[in-house]
Amino acid sequence: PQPIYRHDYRQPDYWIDKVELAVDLHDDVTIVRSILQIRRNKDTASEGQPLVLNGEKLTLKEIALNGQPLPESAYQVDREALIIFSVPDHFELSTVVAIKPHENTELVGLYQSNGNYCTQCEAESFRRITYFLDRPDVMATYSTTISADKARYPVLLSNGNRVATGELENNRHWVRWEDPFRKPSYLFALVAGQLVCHHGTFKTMSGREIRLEIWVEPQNIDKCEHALLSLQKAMQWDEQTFGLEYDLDVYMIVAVNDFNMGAMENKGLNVFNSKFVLCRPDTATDDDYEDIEAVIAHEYFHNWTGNRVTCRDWFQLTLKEGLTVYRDQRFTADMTDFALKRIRDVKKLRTLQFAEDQGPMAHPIRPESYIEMNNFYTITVYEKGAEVVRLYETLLGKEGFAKGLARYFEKHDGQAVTCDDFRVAMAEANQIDLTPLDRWYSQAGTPVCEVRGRYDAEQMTYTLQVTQSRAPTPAVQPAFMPCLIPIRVSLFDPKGQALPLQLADENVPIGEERLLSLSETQQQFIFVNIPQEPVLSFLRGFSAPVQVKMQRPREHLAFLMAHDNDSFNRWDAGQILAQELLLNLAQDWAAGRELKLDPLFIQSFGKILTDSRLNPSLKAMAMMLPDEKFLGQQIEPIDVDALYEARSFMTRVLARTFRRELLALYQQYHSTSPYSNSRSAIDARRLKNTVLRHFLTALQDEEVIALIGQQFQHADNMTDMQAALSCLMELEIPEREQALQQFYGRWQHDPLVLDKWFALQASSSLPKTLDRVLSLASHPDFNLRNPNRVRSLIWTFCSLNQVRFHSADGRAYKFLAELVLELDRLNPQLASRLVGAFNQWRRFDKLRRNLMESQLNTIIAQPNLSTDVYEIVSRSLN
Ligand code: BAL
Ligand code: ZN
Repeated sequence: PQPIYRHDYRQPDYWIDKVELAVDLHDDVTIVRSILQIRRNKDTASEGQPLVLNGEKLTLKEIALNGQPLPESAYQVDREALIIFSVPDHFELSTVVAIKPHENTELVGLYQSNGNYCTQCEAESFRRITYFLDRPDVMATYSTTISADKARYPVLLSNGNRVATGELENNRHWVRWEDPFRKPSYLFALVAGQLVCHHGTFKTMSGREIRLEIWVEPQNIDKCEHALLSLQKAMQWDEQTFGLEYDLDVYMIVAVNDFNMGAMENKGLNVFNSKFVLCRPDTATDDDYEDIEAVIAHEYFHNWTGNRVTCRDWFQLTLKEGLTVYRDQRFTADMTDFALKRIRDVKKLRTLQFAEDQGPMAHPIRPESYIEMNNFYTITVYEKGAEVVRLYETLLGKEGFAKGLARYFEKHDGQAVTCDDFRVAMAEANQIDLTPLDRWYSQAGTPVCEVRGRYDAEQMTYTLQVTQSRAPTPAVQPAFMPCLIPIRVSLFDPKGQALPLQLADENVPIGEERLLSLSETQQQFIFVNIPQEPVLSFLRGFSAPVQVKMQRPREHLAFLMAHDNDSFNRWDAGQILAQELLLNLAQDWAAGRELKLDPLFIQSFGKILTDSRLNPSLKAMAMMLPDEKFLGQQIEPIDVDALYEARSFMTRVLARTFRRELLALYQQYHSTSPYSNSRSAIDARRLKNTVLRHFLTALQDEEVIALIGQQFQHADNMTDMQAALSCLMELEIPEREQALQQFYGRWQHDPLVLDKWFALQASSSLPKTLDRVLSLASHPDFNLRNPNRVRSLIWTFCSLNQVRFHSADGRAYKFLAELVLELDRLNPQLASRLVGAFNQWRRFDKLRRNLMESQLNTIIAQPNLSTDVYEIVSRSLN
């Protein structure tokens, strides 16, 4: 397969202004009639240039140009295109194609889930519904008529407004939808099925009443209220924060069980993975509730950032995704807690995106080339992209950012544009040169800031020396050019007071926190009038997506853990200290030395436990030790057993030392009153479940086992039940299997809860987990055709359970390779996600490296591999 390059972009030779679709759904075959109004693009195409339309897995039945059937000699059809050799400047093209949604296991284009029809067209799957110029810069208005059997498909939905309905012979009916907004084909959607609606309304700031509809299968009607409330909150937040109002009269969300992604922002008709819609306190955890609110908001925010202003080409994906993730992060921070949200987002970025940067898939947020676009819906494009958008906010302030966004819409509403257009709009609105941000779009890899602070008592100066480079990436990258890195800093005196900060060229101090701009490879910043040696708080709030390297005494970290007034850095100081100790412990374990935990850390941990000022969720965050996967990134080769043993040792020591305090915290926050979803109840559950799952369980004593058992038996909500069951997963006791059976018996008919049952078993660190996963892969409820089920068992095990997936006998590697090959024939997008679990293979010891390489070679040797899997594996082996 050949890569496609960003620099090869050119406008299409033809534009399509109007689309009329008629989709007749039948059991054996679906017929799609399309009428396209097409005109030549005078800027690119000379007269008579052939028209090349994308089309895959379509059977062409009829074709006519301006009403005249075309002779076979006038066109050609191959596996990917329909080519019409000669066309006029303006014309109407009619086609009729047949497709087979019931045979579609890839879950792109038109397919069936639980007997209902739905679509997924992003990035390039509208071409599996009809022949089209399937690229985001071709924007048209759509009118869609759907017909189907009335009893089996009473609900027929598409984008825009329902304008007409009617009855047909043979118990069939039809509905016509019209979407007045021009849109790219990837935002087309169609749904047909036996669905029921949970509805509400929203009054916009200009006084229009919008109907909000959440469509689900009948058994799920009692699980929609939170999604509806989330949508209403998101609509209000976008009006209040950015003055953005919804534009159609109806906003629909449909929940489907079989979905490759989280959700899809189709204009006026979002299609969602049911995981991000359905919840009830007894079926979904507090984290699920928060995720649902965030994803509902994300897709809603796309209506402006993505739909009204879309991407010129797929290389610009971060234009809509980075920006929309940034918006949903801010929304969640406003709905929950700013510091908590920031910590969670940065944790995710550092664990997953920094790892992507260190592997074969390292790419800039605006990639330069791809073989299969679906492989570039990555944590880099999304989460690092959001961090890059956040840089604008950091540089311009919230107000300047809002002004820039307003300018972006003013200039580009209704257009398909680029990341450069976004940067220029931000710059124009704030009358500032933002070209220095360009390198964040064009360079792969994580910048590394090396920091040295030097205090001169005589001069009373504190000099900060900062250099930037790039963390090594395995794939060859162009030479690293320095980026513009905004760095927030503060200095603290020994009592924990933030010092007034005055740079050498200033006359007076300006505040106690400063934003420094690092734009050269090396720069120094001199603070004057510093009366005594300070403690540095660097990159406060994680003001840029970089790695920081700094030698500093452990006492400084312990000091920041206690005193930093930036909640993020306070948390981070604890993580850095724990990380340093864990890596040392891992080395000691590997060398057979006795393990000892630094008393300074024990003391600092104790202070966190007893700090009554800390919000309980933040306390839970601060107590959590860095996970094994994150620790693995800091060393080479990754010694999975040593990291596991080191972390288990530290957990045990802390649990033993603070047994009394931990039990007291558990009791304090374990509520006996009925479930509530108030913030304080959520905070309490977070803290007590962290205490139980991540510390007390390690004691494995009778008292703790009894607590876990009681929580499991009496929980009136899934947060507590899942937490108790996850504790049991770590214990080799008869109660473990009893609880699993009980849980299965109660929830076997609820797919989303059953996913938890699979995932919990796959995440156990017990040595028998590999065998359990192998047997669960043959369980009657395991199903390769359902992406959620595959992710819950396979992804949880292969990507998140480091110590058990990397079992030295290589059995798990073989299992994954076989599964990927089987899955590739059904659903290449999902297969390529899973095979990514091998991406870091070069960073392991020789034995594991060889075992993984051999599986990758087996995969790449298969004939008929999908482009999705081929691209990931070939990059891995190169
Ligand atoms: N556009 C794909 C799903 C999402 O990012 O919202
Ligand atoms: Zn998105």
